[in-house]
Amino acid sequence: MLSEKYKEFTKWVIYQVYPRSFMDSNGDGIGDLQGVISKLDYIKDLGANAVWLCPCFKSPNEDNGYDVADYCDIMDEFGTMEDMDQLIDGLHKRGMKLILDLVPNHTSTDHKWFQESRKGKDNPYSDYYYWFDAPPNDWESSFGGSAWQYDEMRGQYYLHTFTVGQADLNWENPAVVKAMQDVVDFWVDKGCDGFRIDVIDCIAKDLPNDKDRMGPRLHEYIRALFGCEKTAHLFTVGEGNTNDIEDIVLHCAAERGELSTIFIFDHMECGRADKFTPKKESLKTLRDYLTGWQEKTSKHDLLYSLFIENHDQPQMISRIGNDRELRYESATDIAAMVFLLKGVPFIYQGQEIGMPVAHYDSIDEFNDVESIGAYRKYRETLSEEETLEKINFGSRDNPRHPMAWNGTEGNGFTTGKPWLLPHSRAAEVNVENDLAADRSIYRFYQELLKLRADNDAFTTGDFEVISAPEDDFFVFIRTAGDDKWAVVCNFEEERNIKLPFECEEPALSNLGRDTADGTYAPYECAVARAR
Ligand code: TEU
Ligand code: CA
Repeated sequence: MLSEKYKEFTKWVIYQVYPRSFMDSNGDGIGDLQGVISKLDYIKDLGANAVWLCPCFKSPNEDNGYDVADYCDIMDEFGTMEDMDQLIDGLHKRGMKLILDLVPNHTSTDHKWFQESRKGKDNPYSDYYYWFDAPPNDWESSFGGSAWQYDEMRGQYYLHTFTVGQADLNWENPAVVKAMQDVVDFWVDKGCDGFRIDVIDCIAKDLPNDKDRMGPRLHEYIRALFGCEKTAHLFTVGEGNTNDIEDIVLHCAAERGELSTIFIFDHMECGRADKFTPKKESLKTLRDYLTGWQEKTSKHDLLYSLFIENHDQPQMISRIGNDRELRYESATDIAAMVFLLKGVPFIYQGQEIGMPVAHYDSIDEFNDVESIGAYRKYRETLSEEETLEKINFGSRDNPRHPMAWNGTEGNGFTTGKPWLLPHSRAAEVNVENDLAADRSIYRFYQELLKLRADNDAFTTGDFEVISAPEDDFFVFIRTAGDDKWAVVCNFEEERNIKLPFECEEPALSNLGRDTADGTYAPYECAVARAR
C-alpha cells in the first residue's frame, strides 16, 4: 500500500534533540550545536539515522526557541551559522539526515516583522499579524489568560495563541506565505533534509467564524510550503491536532503532496486524567490506541509517526510503566511495543536510557512557562504540596532537564552551571551507568533498531494484531512476503503466552528468553521469527 517515497521514509529513525539540554561544549551551562556535533556518534551508534533539532534559531527564549526572532540565524547561545554548517556536514558524512523545527504559526515579538508591524497601519509589515481595535472574541492563550494583547505603540490588540511574546502570523497575507517559503528555501539550500512543523493546523484560522485552527485554507498553505518542486522530496512531520482519519489522509496521504506524516496525540493521554493529574492505567491502554492507529492508517498510503515522548511531555515510562524496580523492563518492553510497529520511529533524548520524570520541592526550581502558569492557577484552590505534586507530574521541564551523560556534578552535560537543574535522578539514571549495567536500555535499543533495519518486515511489512482485546499482553506480527516476525510484549503481571504458530529462538528479548512461548515475567518481551 505504501508508495516508494514512503517506503524509503520507513527506514528513517529519528532522534529528537532538545539542543538547550543535550550537550554544552563551552561551559556556559547551555547546550549548543558543537555539543550536538560531539555526540553524533552516540546517536548514530544507537541506530538512528536522522536528527530532529528543536528550534535553534535566534530567540529571546520566552518559550525556549519556539519564539523565533530570526528564522535564518542561529540562537546566540547555540553557536553560529558555521557551527550549523559543520553539524549538517557531520550528519551527512555519517549518512544521517537533519530535520529542523519550523515554527510558522507565530514569531517572537522581537522579530523584525513584528517590530515593524507594530509601528502602524501604513507599514509594509502592517498586515503580517492579526490586529484589532478590540479583541474580536474570547480566545484564550494555550498558556493561560486572554489570547489578545494590547500593544501601546500600535494602539491595537494582537493575537497570541501561545505566550504574549509569540504573536500569531496572519497567513491570509500572501507576503507571509512568501516569507515563510523563503525561510524553507533558505534551509533547503543549506542542506536540511526535512522539517518538523510546529502547530501546523494553527496557521489557517477562520477568524470571523471563531475557528482558531484548521481553517479553510490550511491545505493551500501546506502546499505552498512543501508541495513545491524544491521541497517535495523533504521529510515533513506536522504537529497537528487531529485524531480524525479523514483529516489525517488530507494532511499526509502520499498523493496529497503535503506532509509526509503527522503526530497523532491521543495515546499521549495514557496514564493521566489531564495534563497535571495522573491516572493509573495499564499498558493495555497504550496498546489499544496503537493498534487502532495501525489498522486505520494501514488502509491508506500513510506514514504513522511512532512516538511516546517529546520535549512537551512527561516521560511515558513514569506514567504507565514502573520507573523504579522495573525501570529497565518497562523501558525496553514499551520500546518493543512502539518501535517495531509500522511507521517512522521518533526517539526523544534520554528515552534510550529510560529517563523517568523528575521531582523538586519548590516552584523556584521550574523554568517552563506552562508549569509556572499552571502553578499559579492551581495554588488558587490547592495547597502548596498538592500543587507541586501536579507540577512535578506534568511539567514540560521533565523531558528538558540536561541530558545525564554521567553521575558527576554537571552530569557530563556541562562544566558550568546548567541552565535548568540537573534531573533529580541523574546520579542514578545516566548514560554511563546504563552502558555499564548488565542490562542496558541503550543496548536494547541498538539491537531493536538493528533488527528493524535488517528486516523489511519491520519497515515496509504488514501489521497484524494477534492478541485478543481482552488479553493483558500484546502480540503482533509484521510480515513481508514469507518473512514473518512475532513481537510479544507482556504487561504488568506474569502471564503464560502461547503463540498460534511455531517460532525460532527469539532474536531480541529484554530478559534473555530462549523461546517465544511460555511464562513471561512482568514487562518481559521477545521478538522472534516464525518458522
Ligand atoms: O506545542 C504545541 C501544542 O499544541 C502545545 O499546546 C503543547 O500541547 C504544549 O506544549 C502544552 O503542553 C508546540 C511546541 O511543541 C511547544 O513546545 C511550544 O511551546 C508550542 O508549540 C508553541 O510554539
Ligand atoms: Ca554552551
